[in-house]
Amino acid sequence: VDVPDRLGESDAEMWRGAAAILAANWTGSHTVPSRTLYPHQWSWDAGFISVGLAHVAPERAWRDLRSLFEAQWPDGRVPHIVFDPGVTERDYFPGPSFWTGNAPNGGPPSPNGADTASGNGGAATGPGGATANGNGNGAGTASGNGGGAASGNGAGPVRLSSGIVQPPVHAVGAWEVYRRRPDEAATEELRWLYPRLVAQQEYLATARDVGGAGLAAIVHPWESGLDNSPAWDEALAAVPAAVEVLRRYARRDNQVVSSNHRPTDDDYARYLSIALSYRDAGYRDADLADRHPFLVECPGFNALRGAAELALARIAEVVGADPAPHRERAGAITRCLAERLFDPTTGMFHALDVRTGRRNQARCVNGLLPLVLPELPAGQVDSLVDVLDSARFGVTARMPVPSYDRCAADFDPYRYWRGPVWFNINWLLRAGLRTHGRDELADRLRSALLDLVRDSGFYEYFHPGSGAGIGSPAFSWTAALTLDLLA
Ligand code: 2M8
Repeated sequence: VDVPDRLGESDAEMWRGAAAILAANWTGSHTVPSRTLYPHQWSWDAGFISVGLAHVAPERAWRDLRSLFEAQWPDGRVPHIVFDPGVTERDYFPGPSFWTGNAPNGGPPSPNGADTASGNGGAATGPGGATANGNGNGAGTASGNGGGAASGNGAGPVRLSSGIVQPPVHAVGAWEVYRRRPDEAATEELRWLYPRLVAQQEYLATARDVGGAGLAAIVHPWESGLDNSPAWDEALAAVPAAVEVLRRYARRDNQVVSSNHRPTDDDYARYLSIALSYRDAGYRDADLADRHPFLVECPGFNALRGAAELALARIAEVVGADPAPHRERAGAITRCLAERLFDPTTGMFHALDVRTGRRNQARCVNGLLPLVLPELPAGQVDSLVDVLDSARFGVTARMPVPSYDRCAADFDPYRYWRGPVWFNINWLLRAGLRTHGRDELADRLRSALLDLVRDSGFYEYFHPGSGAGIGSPAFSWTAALTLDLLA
């Protein structure tokens, strides 16, 4: 690896360490988030990973994004997991047989491990095996290939995937890769990606505007990326727990990391029941409001939709398309967020349950993410910065922003998205602070992030008190975004 000359010895060492992790997590066509815990390709991870690869291996960044978008559904949705056919069902749960519904009796994969995606699990094995249905939304067919959608234009390899999405951070990633090395090859990549990124945004803006106010609803906590955030507690409590289904499967995550650091079994039983409800309706989005048990407008997810439109405006200029509609859409999303999800009493944004019309009161870090939007009203920016610098979320000398309010009674420094510090979110917050000229705080955040990795390593998440690494070590987006902070 080429290490930038101006880095001191300790930073240069971090640079090499980060690059080595990305190399080790590269499969030849995509980067896995973690070899131990997440052996497939994840959607928003790929976006963050591309930001880091831009500095050390841009050709891998482009390939990674291509791999993901080759699995885009005909309706524009980009699946949250693209399954690697070389990985067995036992290595990740819920795997392809769950998402396609092709396991025997809808139950767990056979114990002999024969149910790999390319094996007899009943999943698609090649072009034509997984076809879009008549209305072109890529949802389940009669033969049960719901999770395996054909690529956007009908060409290219068919990949098995889940049927839910994640925050659209890919346009931001693609723009970062391009601007670091804006050559002809990069322009070609942008030409390929642009219509696909637009289709992804279109899907979210139309099929997912369940509330009708211009914001996209997530249909599953996994879609937020902040899986067990307290932001979903209320909405989740109303969902029946599929205890029996969970019992028939074995959770894999708990065997890899301590169960105290992961979502609970009760969470998982509800996650499964929501996913089954969506799957059994063929992953259709029509009439979601009448039948789907979980529909929430997430401030983080929607802020990232807005950021994606701004990145698309820049990409449009490169590929000869009109940037103006993208800027307009970013503005519209910003206004909807500001009107609908901001709570003046807490001074931050909160998730809105479309089914009840209620805004969740928990102070969660996704409620700070609208900071990435340049047109956010100045009063709301000031207010978010105050919260970000308060005892609840404060960036202390050593510690970046936690995922949940430190002062909340149920703040849990170990449990995943209910307290620990996450790198990707902090990277976004730092970008947001810079967007609004809060450079001093942005710099403090950057130093705290780099210190954390220097002391603890490239973990998936970190204890918000001690800084100890939690979850998977050698985590791709932590490595990738460290490179970006160092560059
Ligand atoms: C976590 O989510 C997956 C489900 O998608 C899991 O827990 O198995 C989340 O942290 C999510 O944001 C992330 O994209 C994924 C892979 O890193 O892991």
